[in-house]
Amino acid sequence: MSIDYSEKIPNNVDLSGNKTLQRALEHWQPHFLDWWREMGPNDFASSDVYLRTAVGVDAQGWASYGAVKMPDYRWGIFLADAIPDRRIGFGDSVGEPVWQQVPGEFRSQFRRLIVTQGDTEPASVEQQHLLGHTCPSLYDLRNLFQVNVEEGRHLWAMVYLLHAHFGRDGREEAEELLARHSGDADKPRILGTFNEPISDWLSFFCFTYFTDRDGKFQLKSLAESSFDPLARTCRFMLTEEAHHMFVGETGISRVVKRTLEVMKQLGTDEVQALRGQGVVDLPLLQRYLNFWFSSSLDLFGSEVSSNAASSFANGIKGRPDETTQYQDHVCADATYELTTPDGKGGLKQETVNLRNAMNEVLREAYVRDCEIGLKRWNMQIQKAGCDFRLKLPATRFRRSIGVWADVPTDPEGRIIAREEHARRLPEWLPTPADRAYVMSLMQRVTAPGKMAGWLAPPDRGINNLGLDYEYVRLG
Ligand code: BYC
Ligand code: FE
Ligand code: FE
Repeated sequence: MSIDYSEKIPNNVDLSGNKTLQRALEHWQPHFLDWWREMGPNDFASSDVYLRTAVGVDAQGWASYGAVKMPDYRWGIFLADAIPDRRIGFGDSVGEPVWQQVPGEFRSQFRRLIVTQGDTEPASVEQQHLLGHTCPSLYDLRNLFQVNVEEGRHLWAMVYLLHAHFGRDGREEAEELLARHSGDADKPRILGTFNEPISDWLSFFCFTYFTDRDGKFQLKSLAESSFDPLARTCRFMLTEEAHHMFVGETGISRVVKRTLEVMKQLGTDEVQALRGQGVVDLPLLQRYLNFWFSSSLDLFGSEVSSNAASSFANGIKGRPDETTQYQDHVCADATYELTTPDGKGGLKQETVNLRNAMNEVLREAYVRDCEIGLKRWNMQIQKAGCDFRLKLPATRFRRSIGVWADVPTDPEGRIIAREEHARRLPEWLPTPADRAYVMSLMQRVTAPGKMAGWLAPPDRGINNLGLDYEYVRLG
């Protein structure tokens, strides 16, 4: 079904065919807009932003581009096309037809997952809400806003499911999604990373590289769900997600490129000399990567989880690319080997049921995906004749969730004494001085085609436009 843009809420779910649901969502819509005006990039409400808007859900030509004032963005409800005769792809009921309604016995589990997913979307907009003031270029400013409006749309995606399938409870949850706020002392967002401030663009690039990538893996897992409307929603969200990770990967690559240029000019990698020239030294970048990677690892939950086991058994949440990447979709007797801390400073081996280890299976796939960007950045560094290499810390490092929570390890994953850990943390994580230095670089650049001194220009503009295009007309 094509997208109907004549409606108050653009959609391809035949919203006008269900007046009750339509009225409920139209009632929520002004609450969303109030939230956007208060918590979103509100100081840019009158700027014209060169945004893409979904106009279809096909792989070809699903988006159109044009200047839009953000509060007028057409947030809507878009499901990927249904797959005819789709069957349950994993768990105890594999092979049975998928569900168009939520089975009563799984209602609270689905609600919890959809609320958790939905909570992250507005959270990220809140985290990023002041970044516009320190944009390194109009190109980057536009990308920030593109990410923001799409995270807003991802909230709509989850709110649609809550309203359409969870009755009164669902409507209450939809209101709560606007009532919790990132970093709020009384009503914080649900997951840890989404309460971390994103005060500078280096953090923004790390967040879109690492945390939006958690989004990719969670959405891929939910796209396998037996609850077909959830699967279809997530499939379309993944199309949008690709751009968010592009912003992160190219953002960090441009930081690296600029730093290497200045290292070459100066003929040194000496940190103070580089900071004198206003670029991000590579050890500083490494500490930012350590911070956001370790925080994002927690988003996969505990290594051993009965929630994960029952989600898998019941066909609620699968593994990313479940259908194409795995042979055994039931995993009833399969096991998984886990190395865990023994509580006495050593390690022990544990054999657990594979179903209980699904969070760890996801986390491993995520880590492999994260490695790809590091390889590319290191290639740049190597080509410049520099010996430094960026690397991902061990998955044991600085964890707050799961078996490694609060276990003091170094970035190689060796368990060390608590005292040494505390003493050496400034080598591994951004220090207050690092953060202050990065903040000092955050000077706003808004002349078309111009770029802040700490960041190289991108290889190309947006949608075949030049780099000097005025991607945001500040109003
Ligand atoms: N912080 O059995 P456990 C995105 C909680 S990102 C705080 O270990 P489970 C995006 C957990 O909720 C993708 N709490 O884990 C990116 C549970 O609490 P309750 C977001 C945490 O349940 C950028 C308890 O610990 N999508 O889209 O198997 C920008 C025990 O849990 C954390 C999803 O997350 C944490 N890090 O799995 C914008 C998908 N981790 O319920 C957007 C939906 C765990 O006992 N969510 N806890 O009170 C899920 O699939 C699961 O809820 C989780 C946790 C994977 C998050
Ligand atoms: Fe999202
Ligand atoms: Fe995203």
